[in-house]
Amino acid sequence: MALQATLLPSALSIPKEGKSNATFKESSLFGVSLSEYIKADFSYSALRCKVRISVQLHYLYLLTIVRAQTSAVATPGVTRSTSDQKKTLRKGSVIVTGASSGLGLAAAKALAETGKWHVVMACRDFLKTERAAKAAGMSKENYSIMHLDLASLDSVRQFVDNFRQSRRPLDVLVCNAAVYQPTAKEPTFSADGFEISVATNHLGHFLLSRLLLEDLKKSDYPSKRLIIVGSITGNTNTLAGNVPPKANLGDLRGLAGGLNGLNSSAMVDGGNFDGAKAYKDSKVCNMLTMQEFHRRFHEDTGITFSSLYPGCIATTGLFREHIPLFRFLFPPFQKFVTKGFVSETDAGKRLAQVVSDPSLTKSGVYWSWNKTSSSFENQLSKEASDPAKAKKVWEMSEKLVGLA
Ligand code: NDP
Ligand code: PMR
Repeated sequence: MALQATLLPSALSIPKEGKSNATFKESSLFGVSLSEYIKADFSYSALRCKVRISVQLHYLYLLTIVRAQTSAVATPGVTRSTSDQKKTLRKGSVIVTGASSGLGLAAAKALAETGKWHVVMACRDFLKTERAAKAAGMSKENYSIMHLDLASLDSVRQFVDNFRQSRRPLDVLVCNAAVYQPTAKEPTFSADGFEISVATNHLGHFLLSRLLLEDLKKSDYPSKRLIIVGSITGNTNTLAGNVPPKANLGDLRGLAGGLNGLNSSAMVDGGNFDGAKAYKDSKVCNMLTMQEFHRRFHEDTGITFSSLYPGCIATTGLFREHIPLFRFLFPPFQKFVTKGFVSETDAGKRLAQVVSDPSLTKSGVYWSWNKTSSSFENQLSKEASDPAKAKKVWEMSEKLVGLA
């Protein structure tokens, strides 16, 4: 009760599925009103777990891998045929952005531990990442660290050059890094003058994945993937997505104007700056981008494009700029009240699944996990699945990052 009273100072009881008769008033900590909650969609039961008919194919794929691994791997980047024409599955090569902490680190660890993946940890703080990898017990031969600051387009281009010089193949790219500034009163800006959350979470990743698409195309790995981490909070068809401020890209006038806060708003929709909304908007851009990639490139390239909501990983550094009381209460709130909590380790395994599980090869999908930790194809909100908006976000982003 004490926890509930502090989190939701004025009488909140969390509704059970399908019931919305709780009373909510304004909360100074969470900034949530009764009306917003009544609008929320509680129907989690609507999220259906679909049986995937491709199971048989995946058994075949697994069989190929098992057979393949009986032959030895020589140099990375080479798939060799033995005299009896069996293919050798080399170590997969995956880039994970923001692998210095939280979800990215946990996924990097999970993949490295299999011994089947070399993880390129693409991070802005080399020393922090090296320490994190060591502390996580990752062995040297399974990872490398390369510098990448997503808040600088020059750094993104430099990273791509450096990666190519390393002559590693690229089989999977995971766009995971993010910043969240819920308490910022004023916007801050990237090296290129874009509001920092959308610059880091969306525009930096947009340029990175556009450039690295060429490298993914060249991969001879059995399943090539481009994964962009999304979130429930960008989806207004969920309760979490209805916690104000809600994601809303509007008519994209701020994005079109360059998000620079001078002659245009720092917000995608052209409105007043709100750090929490900027983050949620950036997640909508992430999910729209994944689908636009799918529409434009899946058929021709065979690359699997996917997004995911890994669960609420309430302990990560994402909340580092939130007030201390929030950071203290958020994990128990998610564990005991919403029951949406997932540990960093488990969330890392989920992301690793999207990277490597032979049963998750369907493209254009936003993956989520149910209470028994089984993956299912989730539904995105109307805005986060709007093809016309996705096309506009794509075209405007191309201009901002210098690709058009
Ligand atoms: P963390 O803060 O632990 O991880 C974020 C990572 O992004 C860090 O490694 C951070 O690096 C890196 N990063 C931030 N800015 C930059 C930059 N400019 N250039 C390169 N790297 C950068 O948060 P999470 O692990 O929680 O977040 C990971 C992903 O998961 C995000 O996409 C987030 O939106 C998503 N997510 C998280 C949820 C949660 O409940 N935590 C729920 C749903 C989705 P550094 O260490 O240098 O700061
Ligand atoms: Mg939320 C099923 C309910 C649920 C889930 C799964 C989340 C996930 N949240 C839920 C409910 C609620 N949240 C409710 C009822 C409230 C009001 C008390 C609430 C509040 C809240 C705040 C203030 N929640 C938050 C915040 C944040 O600052 C986090 C955020 O929005 O970051 C952008 C957050 C989150 N809630 C989640 C998840 C996953 C987050 C982290 C967001 C993300 O990474 O996208």
